[in-house]
Amino acid sequence: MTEEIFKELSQAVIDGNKDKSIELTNKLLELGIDAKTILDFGLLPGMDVVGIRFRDNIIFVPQVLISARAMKSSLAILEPLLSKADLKGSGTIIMGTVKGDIHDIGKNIVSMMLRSSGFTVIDLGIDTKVEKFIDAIKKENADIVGMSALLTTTMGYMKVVIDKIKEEGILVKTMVGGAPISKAFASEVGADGYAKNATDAVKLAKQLIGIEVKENKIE
Ligand code: B12
Repeated sequence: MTEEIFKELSQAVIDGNKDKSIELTNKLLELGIDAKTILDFGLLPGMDVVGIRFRDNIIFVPQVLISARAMKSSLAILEPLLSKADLKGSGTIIMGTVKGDIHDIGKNIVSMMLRSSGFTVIDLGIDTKVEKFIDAIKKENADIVGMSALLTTTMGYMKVVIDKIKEEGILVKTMVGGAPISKAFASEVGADGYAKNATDAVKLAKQLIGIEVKENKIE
């Protein structure tokens, strides 16, 4: 029965049906399903389909925006629940989508998961310029800075930020992610780490600040 609801939730994201997405998210929570499972098996598979249809020109920007709105409404319900996990101070992370790029769904999921794992996350939002990253890193005395980019035209900006950090001699670890980013690209721009999804991002963040990562634990 829950399997059916997960499918309906994915479909609600695909259809951009915000009310349905909210209703089904609440229904799954009432059935005792945890927030991370709802994210992984309901919302993300829906957004995957949206991504494929957008790529193949079956749907266009307005439909994607409506789907993103549905997904965000459900994420708003799940976020405080994900953050209820047994928290203990782990470190401070600055997160932002780089300059020129307004994609934030993936970054928001990563931020949420990091918070739920005990990190303090300062989210600078979208279209983030190098100065904003540098100011926040200094102000918060951050341990890690995480950058997200979804466009091949904006991913290069990660190097601008990393170069500035090095130039100023700031002691902060850097991690990068987003659909076009790869491990090879991360090394090319001099980042300390890359993760392909939010679960791996949490593992990576822990590794970067020297916390032991337990493989079997659900993050
Ligand atoms: C939703 C979406 C939009 C929405 C964004 C809404 C929003 N609030 O984010 C809207 C409609 C606004 C949009 C606009 C555009 N988009 Co768009 N968009 C997408 C789409 C369909 C899904 C992206 C998404 O949210 N995925 C779901 C999330 C969960 O995945 P994710 O972002 O990859 O994040 C995960 C990982 O990458 C990782 N991660 C992400 N960030 C980070 C950071 C760190 C530090 C770490 C460790 C990990 C990590 O963890 C996340 C969770 O698992 C993609 C298609 C795709 N397959 O990616 C196109 C896509 C990214 N868009 C694309 C394009 C071209 C555009 C536009 C230029 C279209 C246009 N002509 O106007 C504009 C760009 C505007 C701009 N300046 O940024 C192209 C990019 C092509 C390219 N090679 O550069 C794509 C790939 C579609 C395509 N195939 O053509 N888009």
